[in-house]
Amino acid sequence: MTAKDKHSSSVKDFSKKDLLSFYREMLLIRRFEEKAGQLYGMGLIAGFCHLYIGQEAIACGMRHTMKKGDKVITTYRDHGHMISVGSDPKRIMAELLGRRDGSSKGKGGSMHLFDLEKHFYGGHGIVGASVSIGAGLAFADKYRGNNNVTYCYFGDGAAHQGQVYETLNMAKLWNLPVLFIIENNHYAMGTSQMRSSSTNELHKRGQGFNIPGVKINGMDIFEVICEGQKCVDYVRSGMGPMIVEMDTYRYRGHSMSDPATYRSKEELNCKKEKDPIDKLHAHILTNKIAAETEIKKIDDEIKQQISDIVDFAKNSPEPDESELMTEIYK
Ligand SMILES: Cc1ncc(C[n+]2csc(CCOP(=O)(O)OP(=O)(O)O)c2C)c(N)n1
Ligand SMILES: [Mg+2]
Repeated sequence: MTAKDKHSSSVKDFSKKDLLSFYREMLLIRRFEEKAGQLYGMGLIAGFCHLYIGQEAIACGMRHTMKKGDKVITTYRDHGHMISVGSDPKRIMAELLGRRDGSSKGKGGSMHLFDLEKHFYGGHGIVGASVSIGAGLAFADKYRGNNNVTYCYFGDGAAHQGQVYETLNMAKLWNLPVLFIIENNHYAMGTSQMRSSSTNELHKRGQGFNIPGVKINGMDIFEVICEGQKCVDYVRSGMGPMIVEMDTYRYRGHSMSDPATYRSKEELNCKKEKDPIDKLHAHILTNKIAAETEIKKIDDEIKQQISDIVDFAKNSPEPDESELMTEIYK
């Protein structure tokens, strides 16, 4: 599918190759995250670690709406985002393990991933920070006149933050090329959106600033790509910012120390029934796009890839002591 075709794309426009690559991309993130969870349990990863399991269709889908030079910025739930922009997962895993070959030389860890070459600007632990910095990235693009879009991700909890509204005002005032993408997984740490939000329509949060917003099913990669593309086209055309609320769910706790007892098994199971990877798997089989054996081959290849990723990370040495005081603000 060419970039031009994407403007009015629908499910039937995707080729077999497209569908299998969507499957592979989402599965890689799922298995990477499961492995990160295991390594954390074994004590190989220290500090904070927030898994993206359940939300894969968003990062993977939106990547297919990007053009060269577009920027991505997100929160501490960042592994999947960095994988989706094409960064080397081996270096990401090495970073989680605090090793020398990590993307931030093992000094940033899970929450501070960064890849300038891929235009991935982090990885931010301060809730709401990715929003203001994201608008700054978009300002730079507008200034340079390069027609790029900044994909600025944040959570439903961050959507209540004060600096978000200051940013929305300025982003519209200057018609910045930024797409604000709220990954609404319905929880901010252990607090349900129902207990913390005055409305459940976060995509309408830009109304007071004249910023349009739409809600997209973030568990459906087809909808993410097709509807997401329209939003990106709007922003790229010079109309200014837009808000996309991605309706999604995180299967695991907020971070590794959270057993997520604040929600019921029924709720979790009900959400898992809409799993984006299972849904795509079923779509491929039901529509006879590929045989079970072809999908199994991808599963096996990803398994091997994850094993190689872990070997690479484990075999990378810890940073040298001389690195302790370099690349820090003082
Ligand atoms: C300014 C600030 N306040 C509070 C925190 C603590 N904190 C970390 S994550 C989080 C919840 C954010 O939830 P949400 O925006 O929904 O993102 P999710 O974790 O669901 O992806 C909070 C309050 C923080 N890191 N930064
Ligand atoms: Mg949330």
